[in-house]
Amino acid sequence: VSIEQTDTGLEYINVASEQLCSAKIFLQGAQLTEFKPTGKKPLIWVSSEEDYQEGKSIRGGIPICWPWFGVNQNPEWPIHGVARTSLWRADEIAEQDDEIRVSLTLPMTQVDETYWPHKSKLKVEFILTNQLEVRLTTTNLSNQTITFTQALHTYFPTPAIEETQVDGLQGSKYIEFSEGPFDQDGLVGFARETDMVYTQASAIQRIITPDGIIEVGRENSSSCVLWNPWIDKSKRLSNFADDEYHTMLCLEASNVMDDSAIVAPGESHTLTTTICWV
Ligand code: TA6
Repeated sequence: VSIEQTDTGLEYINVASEQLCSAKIFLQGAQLTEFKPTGKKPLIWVSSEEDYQEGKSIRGGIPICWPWFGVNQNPEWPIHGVARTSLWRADEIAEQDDEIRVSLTLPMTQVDETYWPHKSKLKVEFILTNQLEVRLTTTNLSNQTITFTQALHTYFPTPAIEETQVDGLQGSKYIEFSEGPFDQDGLVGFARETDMVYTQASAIQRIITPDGIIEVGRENSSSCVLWNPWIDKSKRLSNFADDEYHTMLCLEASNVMDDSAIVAPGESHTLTTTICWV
């Protein structure tokens, strides 16, 4: 494990373990941008047009959306919160034969009090083996209950989105573009812009792609967001080639419904996602 820098000056933790995996985690946003189990295909996607600019969210990997998801009720505020464009501090890098743990903390001094006037601690822990586990913990250091929304906005690769389906959302309900809720029956396929928030879904989804099946576990996650921008939205996205929508999808462990993450004084809340090839 080493600390490297892009030619644009962004620092990242580089993990290269013959036995386990390779991975990259940027200090900006504590954003994992690469994860490849040794001897297997990458499990994480990043745009070919990503240019790693300071203060700009990286298009791909696992953006950490916190302390809100999507557009804030104050539309002037940044989409998906402030954690993903803030500079985190690497706390612990522990290498063992069977796992590598990387922990980062977002110092609250980095978060403008306008956006988050609470005393709290935000920590993310990556547990890397031949699978990837991400634990996002919010600790409430204030004397009042805090509520927020959040997502681990993971970008997954597929050779062909039209031949990709998601299993494990059967029986749940979803809203999309403020419509719904609708019942979800059967597997989910992709044939148009898709931006769905599923609730009451099982804790495990499987992304069935022509390259194999990716299993995604979610813990302490009341919602599962499924997104593919398709043709028109792709043209409006930063750092995203027009035809790249064929090669990716997002499936997000999240708590995005109003105030769905609630933490009492002195308590902590951990949102977890676990990702592996089946
Ligand atoms: O999670 C889906 C979504 O909310 C989409 O609506 C789209 O905005 C996407 O996130 C990406 O947002 P970003 O700000 O990273 O371009």
